[in-house]
Amino acid sequence: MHFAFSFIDKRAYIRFLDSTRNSKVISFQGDKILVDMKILVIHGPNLNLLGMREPEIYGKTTLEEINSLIRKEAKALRVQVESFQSNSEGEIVNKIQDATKKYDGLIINPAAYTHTSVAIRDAISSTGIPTVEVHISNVYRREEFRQKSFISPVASGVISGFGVYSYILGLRGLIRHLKNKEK
Ligand code: CA2
Repeated sequence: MHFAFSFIDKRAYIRFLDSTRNSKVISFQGDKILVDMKILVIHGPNLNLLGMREPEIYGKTTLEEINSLIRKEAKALRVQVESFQSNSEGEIVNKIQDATKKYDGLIINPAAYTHTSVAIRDAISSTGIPTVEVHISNVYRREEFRQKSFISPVASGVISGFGVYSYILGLRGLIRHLKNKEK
């Protein structure tokens, strides 16, 4: 069986147990505890077209390449990661509802649903899954309608404007947040 691991401080462990649902203790090593951590990445509508259209805004990297970069970073950071893309709001809501049973945290690029979806926002807030919202483009440099996010108020953090590196920053931020939670 394959596990991805993360070290956390023993003193933080009791709080960590309360704050994460899916991490398992693998072993104790001196002052450190080895746990596995599982993170879900959700890509919203039209992100399956990345690299094929509008490269001047969203770059030339395909979604498959982004997922591969995320997997590589996750491996280096010793966490498990899975990616999911859907053009359907309902499928994204279902995935978030399911995620609380399987994942410790969520990275989501809700794409156009960022600016419209009360349903995705409610799924995140009602499940309470720690969430980082990411955007490839800097939404605050774009049209006014993109400057309103229904998701940001229920997210732990937001990263916008760093191209595909936004996902890597989001992953790093989420892991740190999960480890430090309720400290
Ligand atoms: O910058 C981002 O990551 C966005 O979430 C991307 C969304 C946009 O609606 C948000 O305002 C900001 C759009 C995703 C559409 O992706 C495409 C990729 C290639 C070609 C066309 C669309």
